[in-house]
Amino acid sequence: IAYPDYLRLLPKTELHCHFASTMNAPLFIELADRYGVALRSTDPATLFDFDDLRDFLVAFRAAHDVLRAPDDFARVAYEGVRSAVADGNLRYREYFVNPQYFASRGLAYPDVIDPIIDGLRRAETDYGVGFRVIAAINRRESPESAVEMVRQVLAHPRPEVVGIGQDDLTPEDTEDPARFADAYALAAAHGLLRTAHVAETDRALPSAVRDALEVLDCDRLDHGYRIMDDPALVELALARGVAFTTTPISTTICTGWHLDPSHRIRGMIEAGLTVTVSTDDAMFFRTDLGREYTEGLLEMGVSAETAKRIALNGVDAAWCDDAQKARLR
Ligand code: ES4
Ligand code: ZN
Repeated sequence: IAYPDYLRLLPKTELHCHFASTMNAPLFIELADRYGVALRSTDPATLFDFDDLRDFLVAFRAAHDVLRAPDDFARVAYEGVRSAVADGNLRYREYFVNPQYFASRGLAYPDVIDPIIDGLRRAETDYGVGFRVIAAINRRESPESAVEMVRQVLAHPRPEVVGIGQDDLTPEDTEDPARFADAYALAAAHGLLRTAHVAETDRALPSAVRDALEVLDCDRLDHGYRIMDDPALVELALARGVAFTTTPISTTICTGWHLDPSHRIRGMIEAGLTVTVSTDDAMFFRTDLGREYTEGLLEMGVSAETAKRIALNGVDAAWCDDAQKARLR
């Protein structure tokens, strides 16, 4: 079997994808049309051309604008699983859901989370793809509203929602994980697991990795590429045994870094860090889990053996129970 075919067929987990970005482009255009949400273009060829992370985030917010009725959420959930199975042999997925985007338009937390879980459960029955949900703190909003979001999660407990993470960025495009210390402490006190988007681009400081581990007490980290700019942080992450979710294709657009053997993700693998691979925003970056492995890992010069290790890392680092992990291995 040819190496790209092997990579595409390898059974995979995905631990880092934003729910709205698992939408298929035709559904995005259909819903935008129904609700009168203006898109930068209705031509899929130009709709998803982004200069950088900030440019992408404008469209990312618009994707949340087209999700309004319970059936919108459930359809995105169900159809997104079907596509991911076909495109990359997805077996298990964790989704970031940002309730704050929807709160601003009058949808309460259960209005969002319940239909999403309904759709994902139906997809699990039909396609055998397990899942968990991670409530995402909107980094554009205040630390107080992040605490309020965690309170909502705790007030409407669902066993599928196992942790908190983040999305979006400050208007200044800066990262300061410690801003959300209170929200993370509240989550930890109630048994929610914790991850954080850190050190994703040249605009972020490597020290965000330290803050996420030492101030937010994160169990996992998202992106974190600039850890490679500070060897002391690599030692810290190795000592903590923390896993990283990396997103090769989204990173080429958000950072402008090329996928070659000198890429920081390859460096993270060589340094012995626990690396996993995800799509981040499949619709927007016109990617899928198969492409992340075939193009992303191949172009960084990752061997077949290491690719398989990465797929298994995705099982080890998952936030599901051990019985489910055993089935995934
Ligand atoms: C992202 Cl900061 C952020 N939020 C949502 N999606 C993303 N993809 C890359 N960075
Ligand atoms: Zn992300």
